[in-house]
Amino acid sequence: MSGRDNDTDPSVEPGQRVSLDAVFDTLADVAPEIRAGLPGRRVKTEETNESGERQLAADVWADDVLEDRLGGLDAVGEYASEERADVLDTGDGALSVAVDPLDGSSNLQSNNPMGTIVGVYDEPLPAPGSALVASAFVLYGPLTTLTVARDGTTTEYVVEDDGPREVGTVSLPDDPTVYGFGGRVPDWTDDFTGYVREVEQELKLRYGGAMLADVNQVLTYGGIFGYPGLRENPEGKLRHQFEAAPMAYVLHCAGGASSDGAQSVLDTEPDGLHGRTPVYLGNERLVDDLEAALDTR
Ligand code: AFP
Repeated sequence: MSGRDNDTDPSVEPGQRVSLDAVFDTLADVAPEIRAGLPGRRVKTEETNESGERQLAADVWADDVLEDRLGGLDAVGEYASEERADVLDTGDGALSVAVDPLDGSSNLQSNNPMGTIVGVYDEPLPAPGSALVASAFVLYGPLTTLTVARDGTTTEYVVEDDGPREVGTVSLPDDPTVYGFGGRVPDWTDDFTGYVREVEQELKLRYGGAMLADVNQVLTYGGIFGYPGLRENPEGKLRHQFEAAPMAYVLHCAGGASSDGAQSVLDTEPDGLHGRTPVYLGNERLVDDLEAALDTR
């Protein structure tokens, strides 16, 4: 599976192209299996992950499946996930994959969308956003879709049991419609609250509690998604390595922008493997306005 200009882009080294094909073909293969395994795994375990969140049986199981399948590829030398403390050495492959096996898994309880995020880095983990060479997410919604960002292009596929079917290239609409921001309003900073008051004059609120599903609404309708730094938690909630940077890569390849409040997430480094960061993803104008609103210099 490849991006629009993948086979002809001279900047993509052929070995890496084959390796990325293997990663995304495997992700497309495994997606129906993960989707089919969700209904029976809504129960909470007694375990918490590295971020202190109670794990669901589905989180642990999806992580094991993805570790086995992606970590088993010759192209992959490191596997890390939100659900395990340390990076796993999986061989000599040049690629490192950082996975959020079930982003938004608390939506399992309410039967709302969730998905899998995969960031592909060409450096050992934890790695900066600049080391991303591709990323993707699978959305378990009314349809199962796979959205792949590589070679400067974001492409959406519908995943069916007999394989993925390309829907087309994803480009952020110029005329934005929706916004969604995480965190409790009283926990927002005054600068961020001021920005939101402006945004809500123009856009319509859409927030569902699964980052990738909310970002997919932004990709579809245009707008901005964010999980801000909070008064008591200036780094916000979302993990740099597993959520913020891979989804920022998707946005950039779709013609959008990302920010941690001051600069593109792709220009920042994680504070350790499980480090968190504020993140804002959307149309460039809205992200620029956000940075201006938070700029207190
Ligand atoms: P879960 O995977 O625990 O459901 O968390 C989802 C998430 O990391 C991200 O996908 C959402 O954008 C964010 O948390 C939602 O957080 P709030 O519940 O604070 O809105």
